[in-house]
Amino acid sequence: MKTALITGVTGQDGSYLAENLLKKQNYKHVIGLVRRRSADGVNRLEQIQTHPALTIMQGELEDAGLLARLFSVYRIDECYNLAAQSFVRYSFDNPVATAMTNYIGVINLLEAIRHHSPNTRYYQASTSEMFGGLTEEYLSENHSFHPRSPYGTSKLAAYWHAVNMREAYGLFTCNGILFNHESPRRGSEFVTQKIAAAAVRFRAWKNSGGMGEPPVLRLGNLEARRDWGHAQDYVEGMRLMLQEEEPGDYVLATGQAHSVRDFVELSFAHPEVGVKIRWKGEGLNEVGSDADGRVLVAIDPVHYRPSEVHVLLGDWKKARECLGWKPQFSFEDMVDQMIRAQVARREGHGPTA
Ligand code: NAP
Ligand code: F7E
Repeated sequence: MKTALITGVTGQDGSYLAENLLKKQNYKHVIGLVRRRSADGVNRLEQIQTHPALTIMQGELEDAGLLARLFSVYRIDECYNLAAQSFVRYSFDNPVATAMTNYIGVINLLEAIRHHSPNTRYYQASTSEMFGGLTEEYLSENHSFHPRSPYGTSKLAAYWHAVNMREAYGLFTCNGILFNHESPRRGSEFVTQKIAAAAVRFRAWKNSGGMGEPPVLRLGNLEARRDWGHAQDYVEGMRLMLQEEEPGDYVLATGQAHSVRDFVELSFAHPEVGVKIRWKGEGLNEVGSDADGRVLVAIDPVHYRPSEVHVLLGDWKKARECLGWKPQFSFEDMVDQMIRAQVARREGHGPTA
């Protein structure tokens, strides 16, 4: 019977991982680290908040003393470090805050483990952003890195720190190099959730009689391509990594890339929304309209990034062969789930996150 610590438990992945572990027979205790907020920030934990095996602890990755106490007081078998400043666009404006959580936070955690709990198995939330994605090719664990944002550089530093702690002190550290994964619990600023919300906002406008102008979805780079999977599949992959005999680094991906434009078209074409988007114009002047010529999508350069990751496409062969991991959700299933969840939320009968 194991005890697991999840940092970032209030996030998309943390909440799914906590549910996943609490359903398994062999976890007697799941501790979730939550930073203090002025308002309630645990919406995503609605379904498990009162679970007797879940303990919520307040704290931040920047607080080395607190982390040291945590690992001295509890016997923690597995630590999943999912806490991060995870929004790439924001990292360009706030690189120091990003590095403090994403890199220094990891040093703090691994120092606490090294000194107080060297047998704890550690999962580091690494990312496909470390690759940089300038050309369309399958990216595996052996591909070289070239991050294109302060988020990517902070995560690459943390990746190497986790590798170094493994090599220097024999700690059981694993890097999960995860490609984009989404769900109805995705944060509202990420492009998939932003598009799903906009499609359903348009549906509400249409269903209420379509008076005046429809709401316009303003996006940046429509040509960016991502290997989008489902977060529920990916948290199971994280767990599997820590069950292996030896620590290692693994890519989790689907091996299929879609563009932001594809995501828009599929979301608006969803049966709940029912619009075929027609594109006209180029560059900053491109718009997406409905059959009556009403503009539903426009470009706003504020969403462009100083340096863009053009395409990310993952090769997940190692995870398949070593962990027996396989994504269960298709891209279409995921978009369908996100749209339906937005409809339920708008109509007041779905979870709040
Ligand atoms: P998310 O929804 O943004 O969740 C991030 C979590 O980190 C939240 O619980 C947040 O707390 C917490 N957090 C932020 N700063 C903190 C700090 N200083 N101390 C303690 N907790 C802090 O992210 P996600 O999508 O679940 O991703 C999970 C992890 O995987 C992240 O490390 C992310 O960088 C990485 N990753 C994500 C993807 C993806 O596509 N989702 C792909 C590759 C890697 P609040 O709720 O208070 O904000
Ligand atoms: O952007 C383009 C944008 O912010 C995806 C994080 O979980 O995955 C995520 O990072 C693409 C980019 O995710 C808008 O330029 C166009 O090319 O949804 P995103 P991300 O940057 O890929 C990685 C793997 C992580 O590790 C991160 O933590 O979409 N894009 N127009 C837009 N993006 C946003 N957010 N908003 C737009 O209006």
